[in-house]
Amino acid sequence: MSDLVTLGETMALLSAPRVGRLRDMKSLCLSAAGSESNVAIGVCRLGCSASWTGRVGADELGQMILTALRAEGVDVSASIVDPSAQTALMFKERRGPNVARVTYYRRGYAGSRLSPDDVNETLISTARMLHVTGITLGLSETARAAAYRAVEIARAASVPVSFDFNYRAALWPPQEAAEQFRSMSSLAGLVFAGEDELAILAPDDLLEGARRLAGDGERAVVVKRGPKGAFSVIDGVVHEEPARNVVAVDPVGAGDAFVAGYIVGTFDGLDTPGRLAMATATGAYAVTVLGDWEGMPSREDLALLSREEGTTIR
Ligand code: KDG
Repeated sequence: MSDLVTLGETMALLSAPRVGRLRDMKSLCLSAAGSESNVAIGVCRLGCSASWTGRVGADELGQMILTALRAEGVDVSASIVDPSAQTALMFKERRGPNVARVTYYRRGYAGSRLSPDDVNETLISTARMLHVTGITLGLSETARAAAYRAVEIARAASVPVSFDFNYRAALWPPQEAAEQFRSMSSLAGLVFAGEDELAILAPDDLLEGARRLAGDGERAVVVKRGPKGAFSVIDGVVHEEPARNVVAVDPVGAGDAFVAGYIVGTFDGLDTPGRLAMATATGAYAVTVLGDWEGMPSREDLALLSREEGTTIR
């Protein structure tokens, strides 16, 4: 049994070690990357348990991903090694200080072959929360069906569902995504969206868009505003939280760290301001380190955010 259960695609990530064009790099750093597994790692680092289900190829990169997740304490026992497809790739360039550009090689690869039969009913129905993202909805028909199957199981077992829009323009056009975002949100009790993602549904008025999405107290909507902080709409009440002031080196993965912090704040029984504060702190901490999840903080790390600049811990 895990506190959080999530599913999606995790890719092999090849990232440039310095600022510049990918073509000019003589070497790249190998790691794993996937929004849902990033959240699972974040939850584990904060002391809760998490399971990730996905498909990886029967190749070295697939093994690298499973090994990395296991090393972070993520349960991957329900994941599938698919001998008929390769593990997907993601390249990450650093185009400037704190400006990243990613390129995917993922269509038709193992992760997008996730299907409803891969979804583990026992794992989901015994969890404290299920987390899904819009990436899985845009990956393929079968992956989308798997996400809906997982949500169906969770709802039948009264397990709360968390949904993060996570719009990826490389996967699908905004109109198609918008339809799915509305439909999956209607099944979730907790919905996360970045400001730019919420603008897909509500280009003219984000607050009104968040209110509409929240319905009549049916769900909590949490809007990630990056360096501007975050706000939530819960039972018609708006809470705002400013961002923590940090030196950012890599923006990728900040949203996942934010989500992990918010979810753990929920497990901790924090009130809304407490959850938002935890989420903005985890998001802030994550951007101070290179890597999509390597900067996910532990609870001890979070305390470092309030240390004065230039502090040496002895
Ligand atoms: O949220 C960070 C993710 O973007 C990254 O780790 C990989 O899942 C990923 C994606 O689709 O970009």
